Amino acid sequence: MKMTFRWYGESSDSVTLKQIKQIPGCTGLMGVLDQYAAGEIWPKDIIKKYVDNVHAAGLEVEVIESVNVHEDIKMGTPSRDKYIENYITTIENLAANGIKVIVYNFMPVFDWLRTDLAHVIEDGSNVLYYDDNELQDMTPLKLVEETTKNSNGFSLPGWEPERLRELERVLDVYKGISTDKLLENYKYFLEKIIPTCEKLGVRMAVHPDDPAWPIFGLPRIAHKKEHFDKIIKLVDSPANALCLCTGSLGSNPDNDVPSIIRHFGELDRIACTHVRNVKFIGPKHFREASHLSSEGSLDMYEIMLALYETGFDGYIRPDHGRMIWDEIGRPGYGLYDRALGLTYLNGLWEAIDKNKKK
Ligand SMILES: [Mn+2]
Repeated sequence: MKMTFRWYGESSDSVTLKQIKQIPGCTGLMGVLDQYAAGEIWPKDIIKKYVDNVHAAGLEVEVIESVNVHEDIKMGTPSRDKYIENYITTIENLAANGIKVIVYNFMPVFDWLRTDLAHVIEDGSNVLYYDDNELQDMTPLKLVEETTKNSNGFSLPGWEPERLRELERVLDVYKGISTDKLLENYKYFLEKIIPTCEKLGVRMAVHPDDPAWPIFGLPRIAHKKEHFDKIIKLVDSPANALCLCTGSLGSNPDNDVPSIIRHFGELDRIACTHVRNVKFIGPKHFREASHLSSEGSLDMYEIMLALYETGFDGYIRPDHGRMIWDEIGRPGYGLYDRALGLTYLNGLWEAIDKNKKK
């Protein structure tokens, strides 16, 4: 496996490449270029500048995240073909710069979602938090306003202002879209893009719905094992793969994360993984935690063991961390707790590896 760290780019991240380079055992990034709205072409020269900058810092970048799918593609409107063409051009431009995995999602309107971005926990740090009861009292617009207000001045992936301008109209269109229809639109998209990916040696990695259930009555099709069984068959190709996010899937205790890893790992459909812990509080109610097993509800040893035993050789990164030691950064994406998480995951991996080779 290749241990990586998410980085948003010089002007959009509180963490520097130099800091990332100094985390032991971190060899590269899962990169993000967050200046482009869904549907726009990411220009080759801008990607090159980003990649060259990362290489100059002594790090690799073979994974790019948040290449967002335009809402018209998900809704299946006639204008989708233009946006799919743009998406294909972006795939080509990324591949030309050495990118091998593209992380995206097919969630209608909302990307990941929390009701509190700085929930203070017992140790005095703060974490991302979700309570479905609180969501029931909120309109989608109110939630977006609150989220934007509390993000320390950073724009959150999936919450870019331009993406939300048309919120009301889009929410209305989705009232007529069933989960079957959404899957059909998804298949249409994959059928158009996967041949290009196969030709260029790029794997598309779909990120699970986060949290792992429907919200605001919108159709959601990617939050349990059965869903991904369907998705990988929409176009049956190794290029149609998963970004297995333990915290997103793990937000629903019905999802047995190690067994889901074993299932898709044996099929060789996990292109990359986000590994983090969550702590269950009640039904549809959880908060994030440090990566350590004993601090949350997921067994990180079993997660790493499942990856190891299925021969995982893709990219992995720690996911959201707590905000600790008075750091101010993008919610979930500070340096300190993610660096601790990365080191812990590397420790688990080393222990498993040495034990297996004894
Ligand atoms: Mn994730």
